Amino acid sequence: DGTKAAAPEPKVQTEVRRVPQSLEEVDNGQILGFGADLAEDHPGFKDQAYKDRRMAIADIARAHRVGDPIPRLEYTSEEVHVWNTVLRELRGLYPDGACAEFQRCFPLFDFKEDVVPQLEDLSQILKRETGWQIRPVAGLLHPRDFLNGLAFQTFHSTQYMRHPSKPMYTPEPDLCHELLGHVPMLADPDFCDMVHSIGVASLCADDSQIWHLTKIYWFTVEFGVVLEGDEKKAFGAGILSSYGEMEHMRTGKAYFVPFDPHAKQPKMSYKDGYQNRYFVLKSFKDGAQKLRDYCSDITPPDIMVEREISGQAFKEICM
Ligand code: TIH
Ligand code: FE2
Repeated sequence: DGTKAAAPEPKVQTEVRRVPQSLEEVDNGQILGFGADLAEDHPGFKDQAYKDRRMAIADIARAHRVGDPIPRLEYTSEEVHVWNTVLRELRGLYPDGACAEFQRCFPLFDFKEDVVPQLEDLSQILKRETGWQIRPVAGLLHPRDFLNGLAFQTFHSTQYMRHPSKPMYTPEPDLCHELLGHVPMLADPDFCDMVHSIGVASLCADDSQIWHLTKIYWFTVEFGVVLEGDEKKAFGAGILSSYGEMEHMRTGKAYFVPFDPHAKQPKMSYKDGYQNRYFVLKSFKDGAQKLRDYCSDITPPDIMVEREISGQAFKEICM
């Protein structure tokens, strides 16, 4: 007969993603990228003993529970040697190349040759200075988890050492990068406020906002430079932890562009060697303020986020 079934209701997909309410709810177990299997172009690719050592250190991070002290590691003489080389080289470059905030905070940690610092001790110092803390992690986290951690004033840190064949630069985070690049800056309150705002904005961000925030983080916290007079000084951890990158940034091989958090950000890369472009903040306070303003603008006021993906209604409950 001529009757037709009513057209089906358009399907509304609902994804409920619980926003972490505490650090315990931020997943630190899902590791991306290099993780356990090193890529072929990683300096440790052919070194089985190095890979085994990393696995053992990764297991310690996986077993760690929020609130417990971070286990102390005994570093091998090879690892101590790498630490010594990196510290010695970088220490010589900081007076000219690092920003004033870094120079002020660096002595708080009393880094010494022959003693690889323990994450737990540094975390205690940070708690006292700015209220931040360190949580150990096995490798590169998913960006959402990593950024969410920042909302809880927590910096996820690796605990293994870079490969001894290439102390001047490593394509991934390692202990030297965390200790020398990130930790001193996290003792500066303005810097911490800026990083915290990125973390808070990430809590209710959708996937494309997470991607944008990751790039903002990358081009500032990892590779940012700041003007002091007419000189460019590093505050990004990827520069501060690599004497290869520091030289590269300082010797005019790259170009510089003003940083704008609203602009479409270029592709990030952490495998292809040094950056060929660095983003510049006019001053640290001004840059930090702009970034904070931007991040609070994109934080949705409501807990319900509705949007359309390829014509399909999509609801996300942010709770
Ligand atoms: N390239 C940095 C170093 O050698 O210390 C480490 C990284 C920074 C950012 C990503 S990996
Ligand atoms: Fe980093």
